[in-house]
Amino acid sequence: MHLVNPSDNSFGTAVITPRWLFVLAAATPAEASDPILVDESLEQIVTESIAAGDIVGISVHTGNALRGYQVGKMARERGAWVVYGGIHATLFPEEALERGHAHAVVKGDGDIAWGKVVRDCLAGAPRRIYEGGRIEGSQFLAARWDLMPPEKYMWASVQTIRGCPKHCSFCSVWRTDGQQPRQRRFHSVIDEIVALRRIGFRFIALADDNFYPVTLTDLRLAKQQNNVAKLEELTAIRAERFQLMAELAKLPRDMVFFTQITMEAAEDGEYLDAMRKANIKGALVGVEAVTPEGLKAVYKDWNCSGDALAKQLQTFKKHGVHVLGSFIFGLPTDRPATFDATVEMALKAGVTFAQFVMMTPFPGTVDFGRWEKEQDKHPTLVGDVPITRYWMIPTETRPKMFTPHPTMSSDEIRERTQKVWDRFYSWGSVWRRSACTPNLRARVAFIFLSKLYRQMYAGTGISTDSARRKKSKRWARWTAAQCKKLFRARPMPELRSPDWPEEVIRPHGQSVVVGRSAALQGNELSVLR
Ligand code: B12
Ligand code: SF4
Repeated sequence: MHLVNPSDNSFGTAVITPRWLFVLAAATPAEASDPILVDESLEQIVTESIAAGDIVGISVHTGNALRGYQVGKMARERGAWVVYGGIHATLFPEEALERGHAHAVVKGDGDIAWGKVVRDCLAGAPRRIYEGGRIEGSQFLAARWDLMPPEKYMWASVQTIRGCPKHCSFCSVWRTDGQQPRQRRFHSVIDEIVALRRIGFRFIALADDNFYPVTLTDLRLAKQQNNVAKLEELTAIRAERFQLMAELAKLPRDMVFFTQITMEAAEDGEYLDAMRKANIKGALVGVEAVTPEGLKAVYKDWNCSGDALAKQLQTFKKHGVHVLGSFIFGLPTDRPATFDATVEMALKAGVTFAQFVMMTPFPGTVDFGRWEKEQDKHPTLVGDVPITRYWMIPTETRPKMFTPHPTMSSDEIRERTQKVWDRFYSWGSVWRRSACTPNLRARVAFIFLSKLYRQMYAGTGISTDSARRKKSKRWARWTAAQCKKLFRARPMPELRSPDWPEEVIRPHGQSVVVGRSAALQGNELSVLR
């Protein structure tokens, strides 16, 4: 059994663990052997490692679908069972079956469905499609971290919540994962983090869609509408968040967590303080645009602009939570002046890191639906591939932008975006920002990480110049190897999870989590002990 995380770009070291690999390993039933995990962002898969009768599980998001399909084709030719999952396969199961040479595709969550697929493959009769659905937070599996090569990753990833109540036009999360937050029980999250700290991980990304699922406005509205059931539900979600943060705060003080959150959390000092105490030292905040028109264009007009925006971002920092501001370029409302205005806002607001991404219509989003409809009337082809299937265009010829802008060419947007990255991550700016670190070692780590981030993203992702891309890749490979050492911590095999009382594990006398086999619980327990 092999689980493959496809990638065209192998750096030998990766920043964050691809969580799905270790979760599916935990979902693998006892009848099958422990899977061989292949993360191609480290090294490419070795063809000869696949034998007839093997089961090969491949995860695809839109960006790596083409590489994933190449791996699937190769595995099928060698006589293996080929199964796809992940967001892209969920949205395009037929494509994975045809172009990816799949025997089977799992739509939605794999925690429970994977066991069934594996048993069917072992019996020689997999179905074409499995509906993994959206499972409850209490059913999310703990990852098999015992199968991870710890020396290869800087950060581990642990998920605490799935889904997001918002509905941004460029995002598919609320459509695929739902608007109802699905929250994992806090004790299960803590057990997993303890397992990671025991093996020497102190940097952990909380791989959540939105760490602030209930706003004060949501609570106020439910109260005003006298909606008792809603109010109880929201209050319970919020209480569980605080419980999680209170327990995180009891973990060794050298732990550093990072998450993703909406800007609204700036309204809630109590929440931000709890985050700081919990050692959640940073969060990706989707700023997206700095003008009201831009925010309206992405259905995010609940975000602030202008001075109010700078103030909101500064509020995070005042409460001890660093911000990785995420900005989008290429919105129809953008003009040449928007680029400078954006980087100036990022600098003025004092965000610690920033990413400037180019507008990409991801499948499953409102933007994609609109674009596909427009393209239906006058289809654009690149080679023989419709542009609305851009992920099928070979990487070398794939355009960097897909949707035309009303006033700027794609090249102009790309070049201006590149300049913004260069300005934000200039040595001078990085040096000034690195002053937020507590000691020299941390300062060095900060500088390396800033430069690595810039190279990995802007150097290899945005640049069209192949010489520059190659140089960036070499640089990123070297920097990643240096960074890795700075993130390593002394293992703490002596660390123990709290002995959770029965009412924490099974509130209201709940029986064991539904749908999990005894074998799975065995796997999970072996990791946690
Ligand atoms: C954490 C996260 C990140 C982190 C960490 C990435 C990492 N190395 O793990 C960071 C911030 C670095 C990141 C970066 C990016 N991300 Co991101 N990320 C996420 C997030 C919030 C959670 C992913 C996660 O770890 N989930 C936990 C695991 C357990 O869940 P899972 O991967 O979905 O797997 C489950 C099922 O899908 C299924 N499954 C998955 N694979 C397989 C395989 C098989 C065989 C089977 C049977 C089942 C199965 O079973 C699993 C268990 O239930 C998702 C949102 C989401 N809800 O998925 C976005 C998401 C995946 N990211 C997205 C995007 C766009 C990006 C970026 C391109 C953003 C950017 N513009 O730079 C980059 C690309 C990075 C890259 N090259 O991979 C999009 C992808 C959209 C798409 N159609 O492809 C998502 C869906 C968010 C969104 N806004 O729509 N991301
Ligand atoms: S972009 Fe963020 S806030 Fe908007 S729907 Fe997606 S996860 Fe939610």
